[in-house]
Amino acid sequence: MEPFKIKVVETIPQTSRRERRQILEEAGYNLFAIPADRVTIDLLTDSGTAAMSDRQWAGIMLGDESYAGSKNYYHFEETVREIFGYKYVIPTHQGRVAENLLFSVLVKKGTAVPNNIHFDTTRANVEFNDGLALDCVIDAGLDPNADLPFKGNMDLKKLEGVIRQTGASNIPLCLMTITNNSGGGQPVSMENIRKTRKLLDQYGIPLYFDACRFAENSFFIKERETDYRERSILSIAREIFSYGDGCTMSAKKDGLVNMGGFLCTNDRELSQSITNLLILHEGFPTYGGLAGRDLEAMAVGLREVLDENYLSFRIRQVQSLGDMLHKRGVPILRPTGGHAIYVNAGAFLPHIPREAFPAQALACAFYEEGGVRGVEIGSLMFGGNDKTTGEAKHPELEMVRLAVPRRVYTTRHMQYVAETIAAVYERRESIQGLEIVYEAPVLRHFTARLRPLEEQNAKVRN
Ligand code: P70
Repeated sequence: MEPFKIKVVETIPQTSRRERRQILEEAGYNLFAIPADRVTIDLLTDSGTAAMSDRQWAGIMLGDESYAGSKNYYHFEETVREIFGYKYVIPTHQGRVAENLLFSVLVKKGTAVPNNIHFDTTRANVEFNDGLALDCVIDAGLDPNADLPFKGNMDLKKLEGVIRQTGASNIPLCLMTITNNSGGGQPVSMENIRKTRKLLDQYGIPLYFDACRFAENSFFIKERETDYRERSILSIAREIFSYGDGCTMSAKKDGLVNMGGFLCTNDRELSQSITNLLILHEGFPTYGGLAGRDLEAMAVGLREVLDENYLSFRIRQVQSLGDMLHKRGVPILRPTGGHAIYVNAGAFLPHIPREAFPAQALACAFYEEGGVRGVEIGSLMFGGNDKTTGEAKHPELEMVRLAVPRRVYTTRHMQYVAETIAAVYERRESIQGLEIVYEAPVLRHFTARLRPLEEQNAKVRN
């Protein structure tokens, strides 16, 4: 059961199917363009959408808004040092700023940054600094049906190949994303982290964690890795970070806050260069783009997320949504990851060709059916035409991600989501593809406008 009681409630918007059809049309079949108060269950992202606790709200009242040396900063710094164990702690307003600062100093033309799989903002920040962002996840991590406990693991052979090819001196750092968001929220094992560290040590390459879902990853280690059954989540997290030289963190995930992030490192010189950039772009080092009260909420959230009752509910809630869908025959990426369900849209709608955006059509169908909003991770987000050949390119998989916000929805809400998706599955053959009517030159998925191919198909049928 939910390990919390509800003190403040927010009304869930209800709409009719007719209204939703009209909303979809007005939004150009792009779920990013739908106002949130027209969404019944919002699974667009687990980022910045958590419900804060009474203790976090109480912390907000303790906000010390002094420009320099706010007492909340010291509380935050002490908390981060205790969990993550790194010497230098630099607050930022969200994760991508931490990435930007770190890579602005370390990455340049001719360098490469390996990762299990880069998340979009990490990839974009590496590439923006003219570096090469390389993915080295194990092959099974790309197979939607491979049922393995640690599908986020780094493939050490691939990593070593990259190091040999690029030359260790051209690899300023190696990243590891825990859990591996772009690969389905899959965890990385402690054994794999340890071995990665050992390999990098042979070449003198620093290891940094992209740590936004570190508590969920720690929970999976406790459950799935034999030597860790009796260990506390805090001690598992501390061990993970002991193998690294630092981390970037979007606290909008496992920090349980609506805005916040930070960067950690053990490297004094690096921390000085980053702090100089921080002052230029974000703010003074004891607030880094955040209010004092935000730092306090983050300090409290980082401790709350380590609570095993919370984590066990969290992981089970996502798992039970996965199980409900699997039982009804809905094709999803298995095993279920930590923060989201990834519906395999290619297998769900085999009659829609990739040019007609099956995952986007499916995300729209979930909304039309029950006001459930997910996010397309497929040809709309990652496809497009190759810059040199002009040929259409598509990502490996067509997926709709249903990310579950933390402490927001109940088990009954998850049942509603499963029923909605199962109803769409029953009528899957009636779903038509889409075509683009407007697209921006970069990151087109946020602002694209589309329309159904229905009319055209009807003409073909006649
Ligand atoms: C998500 C959001 C953010 C993220 C992440 C990892 C592994 C860094 C960041 C950046 C982004 C998103 C995607 C689709 C719709 C809405 C939002 N992930 N590293 O949902 O952190 O956002 O704080 O700059 O997952 O996965 P930040």
